[in-house]
Amino acid sequence: MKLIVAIIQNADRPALSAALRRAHIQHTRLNTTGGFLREGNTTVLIGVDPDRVEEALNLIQKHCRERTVVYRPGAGAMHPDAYVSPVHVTVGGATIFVLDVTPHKIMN
Ligand code: 2BA
Repeated sequence: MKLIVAIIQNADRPALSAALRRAHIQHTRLNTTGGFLREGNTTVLIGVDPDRVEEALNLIQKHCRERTVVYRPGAGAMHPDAYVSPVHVTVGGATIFVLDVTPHKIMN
């Protein structure tokens, strides 16, 4: 089995989740935070048979858009009054890792 770990923007979560549900692709959504922007994003865990990886990736590609956000670095601790220019950062469509996994399910 393959595990697709897809980090996406929150704005794309409803459309991607609906598309995965329509395709009967099981998935789990986690609320996560990006280390750079320190803003909320979504990590979607998708466990699929190898022959459905491409289908899942196509759905991610279809529903996750690239966006530009303005990043305002905080004033430095050394110079609290220092003004740091905002920078434009391109985020998404999605950051994806595909892993080989062995699934286990415990049922009592
Ligand atoms: P963030 O870490 O909040 O990063 C948001 C966006 O900021 C990134 O978009 C990238 O365009 C930019 N960025 C990140 N680090 C940077 C740096 N040191 N200097 C300049 N710009 C920087 P994406 O590449 O689309 O990444 C979106 C989110 O995916 C990231 O949010 C992070 O949560 C995750 N991610 C990206 N690459 C990752 C990796 N190698 N491992 C784990 N998570 C990753």
